[in-house]
Formats: sequence, structure tokens, C-alpha cells
Amino acid sequence: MIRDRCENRRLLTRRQAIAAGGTATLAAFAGCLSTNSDDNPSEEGSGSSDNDESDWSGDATTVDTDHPYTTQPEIINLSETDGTVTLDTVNCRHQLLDESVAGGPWELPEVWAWKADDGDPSVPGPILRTTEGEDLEITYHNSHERPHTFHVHALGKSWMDDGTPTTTGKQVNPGEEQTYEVDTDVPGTHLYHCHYQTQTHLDLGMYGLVRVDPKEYDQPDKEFFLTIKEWDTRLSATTAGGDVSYSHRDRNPDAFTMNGRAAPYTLHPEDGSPLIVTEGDRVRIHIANTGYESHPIHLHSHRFEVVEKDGGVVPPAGRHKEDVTNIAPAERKTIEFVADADPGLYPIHCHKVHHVMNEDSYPGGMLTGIVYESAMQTEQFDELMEMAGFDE
Ligand SMILES: [Cu+2]
Repeated sequence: MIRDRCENRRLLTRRQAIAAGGTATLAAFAGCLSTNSDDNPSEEGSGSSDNDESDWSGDATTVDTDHPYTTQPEIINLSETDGTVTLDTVNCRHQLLDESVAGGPWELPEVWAWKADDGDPSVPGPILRTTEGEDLEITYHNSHERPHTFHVHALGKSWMDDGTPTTTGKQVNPGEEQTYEVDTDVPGTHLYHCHYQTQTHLDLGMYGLVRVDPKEYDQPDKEFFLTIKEWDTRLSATTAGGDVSYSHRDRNPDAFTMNGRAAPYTLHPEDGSPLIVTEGDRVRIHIANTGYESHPIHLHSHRFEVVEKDGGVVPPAGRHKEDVTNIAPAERKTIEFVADADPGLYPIHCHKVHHVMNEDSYPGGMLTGIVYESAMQTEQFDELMEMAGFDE
């Protein structure tokens, strides 16, 4: 009976559910999965070998927690703080889609979100921005209930600051802290993440970017960060205490995000990350893949060049115009183009097109848009904003 109720839940969008029965309907559905479990199979990563999913509706939204919601990632200018920042981890819920939008799953009931200093936790974590040559002191103060570490790609550091317990024997236990001294010897866009039980901790949202601008950075007219990732929402559901088994060997993504949101929520001007440009702008997008699968990113009607990859500058002789570039897990590519198309609205999306879906609903998932300012007065833009759940 419980199962039937959950399956019914899947047939309704939340908007329909509210229309049909108001909050009482939602409350009835909220109890579909147990929220009590002392045993958390996700921590050691192997999960349960008994993959009986008979009670699982496939919708992580049906697991309830009262964690606070994540916010949008902030960009922290470390040049203004002498290179210091204190990071921590907070249990949060994370909204993939605005609840008025059709499709699903709508939210991850538990993520482990980075926060910086007095800021709010976010997935991806805060973007730590600095300039080449300004050394960093990144303190990880752990007030979460699990051990974690701070590990950053590409940048120089001593062995004990690599944040990798397997080789350093060091982790930051609950209540402890460690300061990681990191050089900014490699300009570029770099990934940071927790390296404790990485298969689980990274996949629960413990990732973010460090951006090191070269000393003489040729700032473009418009610059965006796009962190792409696919999710198997069962991991979040089981971590939140839902009655679902999950195995890393059986990871089967059902949510696809850009900067933590699924389309059309990605197009929401405040909660998403539409790329708003003016005709003639020189535009750079720093794309990073924090998932475990590759994602070929395609731009409509613009041809770009890959100008940086993993902290290396692509020499001009190696650049060429293209419209799709594959981004492997942990890879970072900076692409550059001129906003010289017919001013309008143009998708940018993963071309594994089944990643451009929210469950069975297309379009969704790993998609956002290039929006020309001059096209924002059109009815097409109004429709897009309505789809994105933005009604002001
Ligand atoms: Cu961790």
C-alpha cells in the first residue's frame, strides 16, 4: 500500500498535487519512506548487496528532512582576505528544480554542502577566486558529524596538505580543523573536493572551484562558471535515512545539473545560471565536470575555442572553432566565443541528450541558455521564465 501511494506520487507534479489536495496531500505522500535508519550504508561506500528496490519510488523528493536549503554559490575574492578562508560542511536539502516545474526529481533530501566563513552553504561550494602568486591558507573547520578533508587539484602544496587520508594518514575529524597552505602557482580553474571516502562525499555535494587568474589576466566582457554533474538520487535518499539501498557499483544517474540546478530551473535569473550577454561581448565560460561520467557540452549558433584546460593555456596554434567539447570527470575547460549570433535565446547543453531530461520529461537536466539582453523583451523569453518558475 505504501508503495502504491508513492507510485501515485510520481504521477503528479507538485503543482498538480497542490491543486488536487493542498498541503494535506503532500503531507500524506511525505511519509512514503522511512526517515529512521541508524545504519548508513553510504558512508563506507559499498551499500547493500541486497538491491531490493521494491519500496523505492525512484523519487528522492519523497524522503523528508528538515535540513536548511542550500543557496547559490558565492564567489569569494581571496585577494581581499589575504588568501585566508575558513570552510565548513553543513547538512542541507538541495533543490534541483523549482517545485512548480514539471518533471522530477525535485530535490535531494540531504547533501553535504561547503560553506565559507559566515556565508551560506551551497552546492557547488563557494568559488574561491584569487590571483597567481597570492598564497592561500584554507582552514577546514569541521563542525559536521563525519570526517572530511580539503583537496585541491593542480596547485602546489606540501604532502600533508594534499587532503588525501589514504596517503597522508590525516583527516579532519568532527570538531577538528586543519589549515591547508596552498600555492597559486598554476593559474586556471581548479576543482576542490573532500577526499575522505571520496566516492560518497564528492557525490553528496562536497565539491567547488578555485579560480586562479593569471597575473596579467585579460578579463573578458562576460565570464561564467558552469559546474556540471549527474546524480543518482538514491545516494542522497539513503543518506537522509530513506528506505532505499544504493551501491556505487550500481550508480545510475537520474538527475543532471548545471551549477546544481536542472533545467528549466537553470534558466531562473536568480536561482539558476542563464548566460546573459550583449551583442559583441567576448564571453568566457569556465566549465568543470564534478560528476563521474563525461558530458559533451554543445552551444547553439556560436563557435567557441577551448582556451584553457586544467590550468594549461591552449596555445593559439592549437585552438580552432568548434561547437561541442567533451568534459571528462574532474576536467576543466575554459571556452571563449564572441556573442555574434542573431540576438536571441540559444541552448547550451550536454549532447548525451538523455541527460537533458528530468525523469521522462524533456527538456530538462543539463541545459541552460545564452540569453541576449535584447531578446529579453520577447514572448519567447517570457515563456522561458515561466517554465523556469520565475513569475515576476
Ligand atoms: Cu568528506
